[in-house]
Amino acid sequence: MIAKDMAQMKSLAIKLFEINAFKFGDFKMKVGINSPVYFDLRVIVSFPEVMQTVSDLLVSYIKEQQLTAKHVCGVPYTALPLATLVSVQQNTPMLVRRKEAKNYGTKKIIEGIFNAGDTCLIVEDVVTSGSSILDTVNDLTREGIVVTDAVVVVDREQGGAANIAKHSVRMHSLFTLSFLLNTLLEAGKIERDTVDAVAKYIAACQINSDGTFANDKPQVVNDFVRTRMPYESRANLAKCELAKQLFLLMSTKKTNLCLAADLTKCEEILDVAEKCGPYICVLKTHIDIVEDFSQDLIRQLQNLAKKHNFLIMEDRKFADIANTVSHQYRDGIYRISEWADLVTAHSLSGRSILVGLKAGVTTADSKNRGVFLLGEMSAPGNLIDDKYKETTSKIATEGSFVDFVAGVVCQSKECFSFPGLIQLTPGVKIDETSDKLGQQYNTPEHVIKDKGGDIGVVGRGILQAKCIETAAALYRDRLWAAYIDRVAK
Ligand code: 5BU
Repeated sequence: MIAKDMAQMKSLAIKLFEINAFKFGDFKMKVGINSPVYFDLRVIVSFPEVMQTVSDLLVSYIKEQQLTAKHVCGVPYTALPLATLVSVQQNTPMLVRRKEAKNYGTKKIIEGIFNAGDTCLIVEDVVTSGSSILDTVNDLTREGIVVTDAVVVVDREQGGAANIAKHSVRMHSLFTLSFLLNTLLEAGKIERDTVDAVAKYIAACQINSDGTFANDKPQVVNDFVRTRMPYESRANLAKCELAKQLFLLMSTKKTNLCLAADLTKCEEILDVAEKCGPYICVLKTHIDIVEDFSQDLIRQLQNLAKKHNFLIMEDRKFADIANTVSHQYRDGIYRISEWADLVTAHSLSGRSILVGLKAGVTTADSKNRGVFLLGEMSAPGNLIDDKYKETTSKIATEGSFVDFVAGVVCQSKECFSFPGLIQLTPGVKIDETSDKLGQQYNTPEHVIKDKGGDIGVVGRGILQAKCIETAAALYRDRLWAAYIDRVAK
């Protein structure tokens, strides 16, 4: 690679990480063992400037490696737009391989004009075992087309190159997984631990082209299962500044207790904030139930937050169209975006909710604000279903708002897997299973160890106790001990 391209490659690597085209976590793979790293290059179609850079680099790489062929053909589907760009930029005719032959009309599996004996270069996005490339090669070969080379954006280094070499096809990769990891490490985007954990997995999980493991079933533990990771390691993976900050706050202050200060008088709220401040990581408000609200409450709360080192979350549960949400967040008597480090929001209106919230923060504050999306509720009979949960997790981890979403409010560890997000779980009480209106409670241990909560939200369990400091200390101790136990296993 020439130096100019190398600089471009490094900045592309960082960009791909920032747009979550690859991410670290605990991901289900075809081969059966979960991977700590996952590539999803499908997202790049939403970032035209990234598409442009990838195709420029591919074209320059093809030239440098002298991979001349009469046609180019992308492996369906993710590589199709990339192959199109390469074809147009180089003026090389393209072939399109269908995944299934049509059952009407021409019934062709390879579209485009070609003759038997023509050469064709394969374009692919990500290679694990190489089996997808081989499927495309087989279909082309059946038509008499000659394939000797494949150019790929990312080689996961799990044996793909060797597998396709057995079929006389050479693989040329723009990026290897190691290059990407080292670039991110150099740029301070990830920690050495992350590089080591991925390297351990890759070394143990070499794959044959039929999808079986090269070694006998490898015994690897994925170090990125979020419920097994300590908060300080998860801080390294967080994309949202506020999530990073909160993970580190929990880890140094040794508390994962959020107090729900559901009180209607300023004086009462300030009193519990002063008394419970030393034991909590977050103080959660429902500011619209305060009868004597004034901005003085906010000033005093902020002083207490500084004094006792906790964050303030307004549990506003925004749910409207972007324009309305931006006003609800910024304007009115509460001016929430000026003071709440964190807010909660329904994902009901999709990404619009984040568009609206982003529009409601001043640029100066935008790095210091985060959102918790509602993935599940503790209310009985609520209407959230699996599809809703899955989409909420997607909104939280994909697209241009990953730096704004700090976590998910939910009731189960299955709701999302990305370790850089925080699970906030309400409905915590030591000695009751429900209230008169149907709130469903669980013990601190059940919430942290079984349900995967990172932060337990306690309201009445503390507020109705005889001595709120003692109750706050008890909930802090039990929630924290459950977390320590969880990560020790
Ligand atoms: P409690 O007193 O511990 O029941 O208070 C729980 C708090 O968490 C309260 O402020 C609710 O508004 C909030 N909450 C909840 O209980 N369940 C949910 O699913 C969500 C929020 Br989301």
